[in-house]
Amino acid sequence: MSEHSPKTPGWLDWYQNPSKPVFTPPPGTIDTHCHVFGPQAEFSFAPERKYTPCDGGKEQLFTLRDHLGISRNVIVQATCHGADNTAMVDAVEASGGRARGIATVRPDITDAELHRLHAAGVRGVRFNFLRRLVDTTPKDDLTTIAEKVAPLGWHIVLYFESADLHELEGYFGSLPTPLVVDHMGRPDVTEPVDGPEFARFLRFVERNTVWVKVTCPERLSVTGPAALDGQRHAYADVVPFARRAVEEFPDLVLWGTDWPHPNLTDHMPDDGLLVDYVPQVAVTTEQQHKLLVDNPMRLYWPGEAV
Ligand code: 0GY
Repeated sequence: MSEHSPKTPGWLDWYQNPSKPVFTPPPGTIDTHCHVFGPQAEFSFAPERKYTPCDGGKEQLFTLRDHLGISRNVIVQATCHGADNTAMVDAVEASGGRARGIATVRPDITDAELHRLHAAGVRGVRFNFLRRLVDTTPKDDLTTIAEKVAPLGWHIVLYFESADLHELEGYFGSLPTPLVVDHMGRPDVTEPVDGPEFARFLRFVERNTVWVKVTCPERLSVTGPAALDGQRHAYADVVPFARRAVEEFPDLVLWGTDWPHPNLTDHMPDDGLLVDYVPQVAVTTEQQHKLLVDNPMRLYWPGEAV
């Protein structure tokens, strides 16, 4: 049991009673980007965390999965739990094989611990470069981690701001594992989709065969409209960026909800309407099937039937 910390001021809790999506996700759909927060009474938050969230535990995640018509989850270690993967692993193990995990580890992690995580269902580690979320980690330490996880066939999930890509991409290209990028590399969607910043990102993806999560329009959008009140054409300013990624790299794109949506201060989306965002960015049945089923199956459950 941990001492109870109050939520970060202004914290928006995840959306209660999300709508039923109008878009029916194909059978076998995978949410490749979600988290668990605690619950705090059971799994304490890390002392070095930059925020204290509301609780968002595994039962609530699995209830949402079923409500939205999703089959599987990839649960990404949230920074509020630091490098203590207990809550994430507990959720993955409780899923009955319907979840995989992405961990945060330190460079001194042992092979025995890595094998324990692998047996539990972890398939990658996340390197987070957002200054508001983590204290910086020396690249030497990250390289040590990358070399340790590569033999397990794991990948590295990269979370960075688009403005930092130019100085990080050489390093990213040197990493010995497959790469997955969160939230399309966080483009500035007030810039043109054909502009130099997003072009840099797309060429980085092409050069390194990077997997791209077309996630978090609610985080990237400037002009909305928000996924609330039945809005089925939400986040129109993000749509061209996600659609471009889906069109250029139909076999490398991944989708996810980002539930329970850390650090949103403007609004909290209705997760049902986030599912209805999908057909705006993957417009053909074939694109939708690749984005929601084929691609994440290949990455997270290779060789398994849907
Ligand atoms: C996300 C985005 C954020 C937070 C985290 O682990 C985290 O704390 O990932 C964010 O604040 O942008 O992917 O959930």
